Amino acid sequence: MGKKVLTMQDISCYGQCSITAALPIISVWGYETAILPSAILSTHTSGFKNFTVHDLSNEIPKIINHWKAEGIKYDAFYVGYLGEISHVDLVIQIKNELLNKDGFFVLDPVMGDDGKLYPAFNDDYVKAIRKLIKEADIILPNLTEACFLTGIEYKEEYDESYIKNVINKLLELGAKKIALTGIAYEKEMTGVVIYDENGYQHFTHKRINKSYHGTGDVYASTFLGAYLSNNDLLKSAKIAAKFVVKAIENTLDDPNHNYSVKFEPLLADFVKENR
Ligand code: PXL
Repeated sequence: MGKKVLTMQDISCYGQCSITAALPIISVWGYETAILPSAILSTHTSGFKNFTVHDLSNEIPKIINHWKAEGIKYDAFYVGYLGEISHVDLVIQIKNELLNKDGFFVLDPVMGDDGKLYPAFNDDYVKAIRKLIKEADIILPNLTEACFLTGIEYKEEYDESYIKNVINKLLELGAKKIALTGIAYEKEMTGVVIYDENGYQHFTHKRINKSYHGTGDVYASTFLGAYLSNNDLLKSAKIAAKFVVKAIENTLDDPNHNYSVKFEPLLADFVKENR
């Protein structure tokens, strides 16, 4: 039977991130993808001014109740950018009530980058998202998010013992499997640190010296598609990293496109070659 994914994150109507990235990417991997929008924004919140936000906290319980009444269940639940503290308890309810017994919950604790929280967030929001770490089967933080979640000071330069400390603190907070993104010990590289039943592993690849919004969502969605296709955590993280690099490379020559990456023309062939 085909697998069903539910992704809960915002709809940034313009900007190739969150749901508008997750829906095409997971679908092209071959999985039915349902969406639960946490909020509707005109654009993402970093890089655009005067964006609009409409929170959907009041609508979500009604949607959950309808799905429960219909007996709808999911094989995977992927949570990204939420927006409000009130969404956290709804996430826990969905995990408990709408996930199949052998289903799994992937949390990308989208909160910030480059050592800073995104504009909509503060310490109370961090505290609320921290509650989700122990609920998730897999977490996909970047280093900024991992530092906010663990209370460890964010550093741009670090060594392996600093990163192992971050991983250990996430495990103390109840994390089970971790893919910590954006990690390398040499400036011209980046990479991912994996923690799962095989212990601690790290792979690196070349770093492209330009950052775009939305790449974390492209990463998480590709990771999920690969993971659902019977790849382990390490392989899925490598496939996701490869796709993000390709998408960035496909965007670099377009000076008018700096708000996210042009992943669409690459998606079908990439999935065919990597599934
Ligand atoms: O790509 C992450 C993301 C998702 N949704 C919204 C955002 C961001 C990052 O800034 O602002 C609304």
